[in-house]
Amino acid sequence: MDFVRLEREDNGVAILTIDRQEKLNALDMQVVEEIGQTLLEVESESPRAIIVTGAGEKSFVAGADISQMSSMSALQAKRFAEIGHAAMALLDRSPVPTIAAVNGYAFGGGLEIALACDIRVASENALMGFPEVGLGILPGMGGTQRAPRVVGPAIAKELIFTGRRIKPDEALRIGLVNRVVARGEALNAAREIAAEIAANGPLAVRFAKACTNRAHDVDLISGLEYEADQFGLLFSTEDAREGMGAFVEKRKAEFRGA
Ligand code: CO8
Repeated sequence: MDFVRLEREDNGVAILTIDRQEKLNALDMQVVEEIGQTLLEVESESPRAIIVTGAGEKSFVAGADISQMSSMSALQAKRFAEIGHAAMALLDRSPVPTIAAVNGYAFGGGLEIALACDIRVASENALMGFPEVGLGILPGMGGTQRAPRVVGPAIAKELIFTGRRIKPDEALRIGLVNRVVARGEALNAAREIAAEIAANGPLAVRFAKACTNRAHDVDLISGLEYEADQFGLLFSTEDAREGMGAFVEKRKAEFRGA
């Protein structure tokens, strides 16, 4: 991999870093393909959580590579979007929680990566937005679908139609990010959240993610039926016996993910 690094922490948390700093980590076709390949690789290792970040302190991801896109045909652009969608689906549909550590600029495709994650942490120097319509294109890596689901349709439409860049305090207020931390601290804050997650029953966390993902995809009755099924299924796991047994015995649970 030329532009994507994967590190594994001792607690089972994987950190994927997009590293193309001379272009502020902009996404060309190769970078998007490497993100997809790396996510496939890490998921086969059953991590406890995945953090996505950008290299350096200036930029998370400054969007898709405008120079490369400027010479794409309509079919090439569609293919680019499809490869991007496939990579984002690996984040969105990952069985384990995903956290974006937004350490700087998150524009266009960069914001779309963050939106495909379950949780977003931003540093004070982060700037976020969808500049696409100012380029005569639109957010093509899931932004038109995921932004309304995260911040609601009216705010998402304002962001997408104006292309306005927003600062972390506004991002926090509209629910685009979960928390804002000091410059240089986004990755550490994401690590802290991931460590809290990693201390819990891994199967319970996976099942809980599968349930909450359905909140937007299915009607309430189907979602509640699915929740009841998953709730019941967890009672067949060692982790549930261990977790509830540890509470009753007043000791710390030791989960094995079984
Ligand atoms: N694409 C290509 N190159 C970029 C990009 C980009 N998105 N962003 C920055 N760069 C390059 C610059 O061209 C420059 O390169 P060079 O040194 O060779 O001239 C280098 O990175 C450093 O950038 P700047 O000198 O401009 O740094 P500044 O700190 O002055 O400005 C900004 C930083 C504000 C981020 C500025 O670079 C900028 O506005 N960048 C473009 C942001 C943008 O419009 N992003 C959206 C792109 S469209 C998109 O993401 C569509 C996604 C949907 C399709 C995805 C399908 C997979």
